[in-house]
Amino acid sequence: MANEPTSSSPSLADWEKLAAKEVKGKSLDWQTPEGIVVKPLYTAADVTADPGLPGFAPFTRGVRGSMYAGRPWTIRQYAGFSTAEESNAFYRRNLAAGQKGLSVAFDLATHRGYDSDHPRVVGDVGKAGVAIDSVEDMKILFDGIPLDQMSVSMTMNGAVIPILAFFIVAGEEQGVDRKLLDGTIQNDILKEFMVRNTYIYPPEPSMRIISDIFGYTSREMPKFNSISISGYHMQEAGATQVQELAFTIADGAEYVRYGVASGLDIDKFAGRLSFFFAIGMNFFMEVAKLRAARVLWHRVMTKLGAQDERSKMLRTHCQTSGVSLTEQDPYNNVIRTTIEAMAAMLGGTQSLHTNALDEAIALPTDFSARIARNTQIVIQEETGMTKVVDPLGGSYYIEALTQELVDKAWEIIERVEADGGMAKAVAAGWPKAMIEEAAAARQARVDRGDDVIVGVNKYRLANEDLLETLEVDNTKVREAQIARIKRVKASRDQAACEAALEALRAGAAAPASLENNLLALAVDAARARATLGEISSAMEDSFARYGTVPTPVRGVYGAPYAGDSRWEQVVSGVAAVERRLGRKPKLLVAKMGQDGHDRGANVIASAFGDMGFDVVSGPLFQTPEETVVLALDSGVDVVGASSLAAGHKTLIPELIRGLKAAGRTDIKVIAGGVIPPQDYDYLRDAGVQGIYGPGSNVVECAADVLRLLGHNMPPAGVEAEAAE
Ligand code: MLC
Ligand code: 5AD
Repeated sequence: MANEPTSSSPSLADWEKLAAKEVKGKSLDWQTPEGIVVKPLYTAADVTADPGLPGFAPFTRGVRGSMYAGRPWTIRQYAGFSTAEESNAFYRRNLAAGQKGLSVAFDLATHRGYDSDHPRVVGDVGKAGVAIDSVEDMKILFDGIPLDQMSVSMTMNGAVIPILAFFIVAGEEQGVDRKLLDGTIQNDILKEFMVRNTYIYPPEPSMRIISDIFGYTSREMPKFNSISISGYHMQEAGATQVQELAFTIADGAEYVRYGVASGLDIDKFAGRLSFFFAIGMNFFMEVAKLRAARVLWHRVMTKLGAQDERSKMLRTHCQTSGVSLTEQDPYNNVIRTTIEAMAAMLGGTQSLHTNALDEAIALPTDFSARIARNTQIVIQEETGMTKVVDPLGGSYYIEALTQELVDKAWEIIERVEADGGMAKAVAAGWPKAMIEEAAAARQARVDRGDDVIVGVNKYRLANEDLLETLEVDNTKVREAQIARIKRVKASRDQAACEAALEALRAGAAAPASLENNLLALAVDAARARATLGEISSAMEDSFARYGTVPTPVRGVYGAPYAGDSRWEQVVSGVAAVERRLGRKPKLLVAKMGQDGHDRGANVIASAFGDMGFDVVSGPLFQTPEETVVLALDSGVDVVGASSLAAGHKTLIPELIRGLKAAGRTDIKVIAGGVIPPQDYDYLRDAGVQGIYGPGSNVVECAADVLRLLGHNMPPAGVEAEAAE
């Protein structure tokens, strides 16, 4: 054969010489954020492990023998907004257009266990997902969608007990035996404490809730996936792929230990554990990550004593990366999402969500949802890519990367295990700190242009066209929800409802047991028309509500800027303001409403701290009134409100009114996060003095703040005049 090596075939040394000559000796190695050195060439010599065959342990090449050749992955688009009626109609349109599975996004009030009439959630109802207050809403959500035929994922972690109870009762009232309910509940609280922040209770009772759900579903709902152990949000918060991989697998191990400690047989529940990963722009790394995840899970479950191979098989959902998408030149997002979707399928995912092109601005419209969905349909139905199982298997690079990721993640997993498991590590805080450091480092690379983002820090458009985006009128949704809560409360058997809630309250106060299974007790309460807020607060009476104060990392953002002239200008600007005020200029980074997305807030706090500002990191979940008090008490000059869950038009004007009422119009208010440009004028009219969308350069944002504080800050690229 023509390509067989012969004694005269070139050697690796010959290739090295050739390449070095071509690039004049420049190193072609690429140091990834994971600390992996990627070489420009891989050969058979780099492959150390045989990946085996698909469908067989350790499932490197996929969990099924036939994979997509037998059945393609499930096209499962995550969605939800406004009321149950509107979301139901949206689901039905999407299913008619080729979507295969459902995935429910709840609003933040629901996530955090508050009914829509609660005063803390005025800005949140129906905004980032659908509002669900009782089983009546859940029934409307699935109206005309048979729950014994459609698999439904529900992203719920904090208020997981009432939501799963509503789902079970909605099925029951559709005439569906719970044995036939097919779907997944996210139910992954450890990553909430680390990065996603929609927890309600402290860690210990939260872990009991998870074991209770494992117990109930393994006995009663054999087709239902009891958890979706999620790395997605870690990558979104800035984690490297190795961190995402390691902490997710370590979380899984921890849940299994808790399940076993609660008296369950490992092989009775482990087969229904599922996973969820983010797929970002480092294409080959992402393919290798899914393969490495399967190898690691098999290894961990073997160590934990599972016997059944199905218990050791990592099945996963994937979502393309939201944080990789941009507000600027948003059609580029279609390209990014296509590349990420291909990485997910080449990595062997079971189910996939592809993000919409308006991701960085608002929730998807019918138009943007159609393009996102069709990205998957085109890959499945036009390209032939599903015909071959694991087509990248055997690629020298992919196999070497898979092994490298396994090894690197294993080091972190061993550190977690040496610390006593993930619950302890999360309590100690080091995984979160590690992720925040990676996030700050990434932001600095982007702001400095070391990592290219097309349309943001390179090839930026002079003028951006406005995209038409979805707007939810939260006042209208809230009023409709409040009316339905009133109707439900007026028509229920009050005594029966109170008795069911009392039983749940007592069950939460007692140690975990079969009789005190919280989900079973909540199903009774849901049937009796108790609301989500009532069910949550019955448990809160014993468990209490949990909260933390952020502690931003220091020094990571600033480090790569050493010697940078613009950085020096800003730092000396801060010093000049400090001399003038007799103290450092002070910034409050505020998070209002139930929006727990804190990557941006943490990055801003870290970066401004590194530039010399005195930074107060406000706690999560504040009302505007509480933020006013904190701003006054801590004597800040500027409040930066970070909003990623669409509450900005309600919460930020309220904050400004509060400052005004306190006679402090001198305190400047700026806003950052996911804010549609259509809302900029509204916010400016309300008194907001600077708005920073995704893709804003943090150093330039600080330069603006200095100007707001009266410092004569030159534009970027211009030498500073004499200092003030
Ligand atoms: C699959 N099957 C096959 C096959 N492939 N049978 C024969 N040959 C093949 N080649 C069978 C499976 O065994 C299974 O049956 C059935 O088909 C369904 O396939 P699946 O592969 O299990 O897919 P699915 O039902 O879609 O389940 C995927 C999952 C699940 C296990 C990953 O947990 C899931 O759907 N997760 C979705 C999670 C999600 O959407 N999360 C959104 C998060 S958004 P059987 O009988 O074996 O089950 C978020 C954002 C935020 O979090 O922060 O808000
Ligand atoms: N509808 C559709 N997609 C959503 N996402 C979050 N909420 C919704 C929703 N209500 C997606 C976005 C986000 C990721 C966490 O999930 O892509 O980045």
